Amino acid sequence: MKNKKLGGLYLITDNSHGEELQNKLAAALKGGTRIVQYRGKDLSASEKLQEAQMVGSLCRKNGALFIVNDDPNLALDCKADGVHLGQQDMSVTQARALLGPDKIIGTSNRTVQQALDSRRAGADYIAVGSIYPTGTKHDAVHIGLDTLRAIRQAVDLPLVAIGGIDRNRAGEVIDAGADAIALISAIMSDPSPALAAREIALQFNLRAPVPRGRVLTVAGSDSGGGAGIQADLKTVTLLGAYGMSVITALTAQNTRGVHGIYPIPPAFVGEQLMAVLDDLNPEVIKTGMLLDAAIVYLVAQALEDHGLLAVVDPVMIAKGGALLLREEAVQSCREHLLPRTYLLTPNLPEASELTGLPVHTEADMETAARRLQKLGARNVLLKGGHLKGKAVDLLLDGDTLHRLPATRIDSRNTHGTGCTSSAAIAALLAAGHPLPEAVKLAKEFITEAIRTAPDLGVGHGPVNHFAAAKYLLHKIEEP
Ligand code: TZP
Repeated sequence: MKNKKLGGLYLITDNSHGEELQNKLAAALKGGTRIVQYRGKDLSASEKLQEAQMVGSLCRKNGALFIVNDDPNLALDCKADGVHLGQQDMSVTQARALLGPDKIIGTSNRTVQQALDSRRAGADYIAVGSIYPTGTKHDAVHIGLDTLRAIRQAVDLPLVAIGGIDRNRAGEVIDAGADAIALISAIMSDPSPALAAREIALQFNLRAPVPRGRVLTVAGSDSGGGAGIQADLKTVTLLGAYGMSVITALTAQNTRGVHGIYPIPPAFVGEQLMAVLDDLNPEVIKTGMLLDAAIVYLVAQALEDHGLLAVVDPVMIAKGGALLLREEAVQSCREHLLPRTYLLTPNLPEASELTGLPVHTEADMETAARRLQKLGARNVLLKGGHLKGKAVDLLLDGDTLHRLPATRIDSRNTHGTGCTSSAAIAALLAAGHPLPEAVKLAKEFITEAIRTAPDLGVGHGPVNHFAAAKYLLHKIEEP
């Protein structure tokens, strides 16, 4: 364990205990937590040992490192991978003598000098913080990113940044040199620790070599190549993530419309899902045409079991009128899929169908987006392409509403725009962009894809995935 490079999401337990702690940790581990530090506040020694053993066994099951806070003896007793020492705890030298060479020892540091001293004493990692002000630890002094950068320059050990870090700050902390990010409240106080963990864990992909992030699309095949599985895989690949697919139906389709649908039996959709999930570890799922209530249920179950970030495009009806989601499947979406959705991307008619509300104006959009959040979607991107007059998209990002005015391009080449834009969001999330940035970049991507469409076929033509990806990647890499 000690030789494994220490990095990624480092979760520290809060004041919860027993089943509550177990549930939160199990969810956060599914969401990509790589290291857990157990604190066991306010417990007797025997209760603490018992709980530490439970935490250790969860970590082992999920391939995560298990670190005990403050207490090297407890670390030995519960067979932890290591111990974390505060400035007031046992010295690194004493802890090393007790634990031997193989256990991991980390220390808390506020200054370059402390970090250098810890390194000299034989620490294996250096925790640095509090980076920002935090309500979690009242005596914490916040030292800012500059101190983190200075410590990065001074020591070559893994750096764990801690204190007041959340989804919106994780990127700058990683850029300042953190190998791992330690969090308490951002994960432990979130109603969905799996999604909270996943959206931060993904940000470590941003500086990884390509392919950055793994995206699974669950959708129908479009023989015309402009929408569905084909559009998703083109988009995901061209934007630099690794793409996988589970096919729910084959369609005979071209720019004139859907000429036939050949559904895949739900049991075989389940087999495809299982094969991919068991081995390739997707991080983000994008769903398109799900067709059948049984398929909706299978996908919802996979999201729950694997803590995946789901971008759900609730496609219901094709431009030519073909039904892509059966009546009873809409109810299954409301009941099973929405409560496990990270980002729902409906257009106006889809939002109206899911909420039962009329959605014709921007004010209606906001009401519908909030209703969809009440139905369980963590975030909602309501696309205003069908609005009369100016097109505006609304992103309800947790409690924050972003108004995103859109450029309307008068074009017949809009086949697959819904699939392509949600696949772009999925790929950008997987590559490590936080939600508002992923949505904004995906909007630029789809606008460019429509603008440069190759003008194929005689009906609604496909968009230009290649030109749009080239444009966007150039922009991201050389802003
Ligand atoms: N040490 C420095 S800051 C801190 C600790 C234990 C608390 C971090 O908690 P949060 O909620 O992630 O800010």
